[in-house]
Amino acid sequence: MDIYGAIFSPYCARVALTARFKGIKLNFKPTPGGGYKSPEYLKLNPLGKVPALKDGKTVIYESGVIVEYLEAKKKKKPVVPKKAKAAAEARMIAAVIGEYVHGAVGKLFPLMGPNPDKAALTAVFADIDKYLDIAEQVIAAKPFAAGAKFTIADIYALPALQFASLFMPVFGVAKPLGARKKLNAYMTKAKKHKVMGSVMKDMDDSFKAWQKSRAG
Ligand SMILES: N[C@@H](CCC(=O)N[C@@H](CS)C(=O)NCC(=O)O)C(=O)O
Repeated sequence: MDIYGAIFSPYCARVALTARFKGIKLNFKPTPGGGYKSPEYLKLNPLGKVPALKDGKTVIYESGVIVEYLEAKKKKKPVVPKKAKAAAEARMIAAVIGEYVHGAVGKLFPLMGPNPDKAALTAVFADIDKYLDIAEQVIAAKPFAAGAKFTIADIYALPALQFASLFMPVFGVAKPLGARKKLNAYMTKAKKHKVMGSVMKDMDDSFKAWQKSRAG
């Protein structure tokens, strides 16, 4: 299967993490036509966003939809717990970190550059802190995000936390997760996990390449 996008994007990393956990081979490809909004790519994903997945003639976009597609396609090694309560608990952690923490971190993008609006930056950092505090409350980190097993919670949490760890230093934040014990323990353990560690490293390399390309 081919995936369009770059793995430093947490949306793309969700898909990569799901595929690697399940043993599905994915090839990362640049968007055709030279950009997310090229006519060639808009034919694949009319939203002009990455990722998009190509499985033979089937094209799927929206990371959450792709994750569910891979889950349905390869039922071995499920990422969604079977029991309703456990599934909901894993999905709540996924939502807090994948949507709210990452949603706040993503608001830093328009503030990149030499003279960012200081008041806007302060507001965004306050939001990030608020959601990281909630993440610290809800993550199990035992050692996985929802407990003893790798689940959909990790698929959303790990890429979002790794992205925050890579991106916030651009704004001078040396320790994005601060002194939050569970979040830090989670990331330390994840780094040693074969699949999670490989995604963290690839996000790191891809982020550095993106920074280099921006520097010209
Ligand atoms: N809801 C989408 C969000 C994907 C997304 O926002 N991707 C970013 C890259 S990190 C993107 O393509 N941004 C370009 C744009 O929004 O124009 C998903 O889950 O796949």
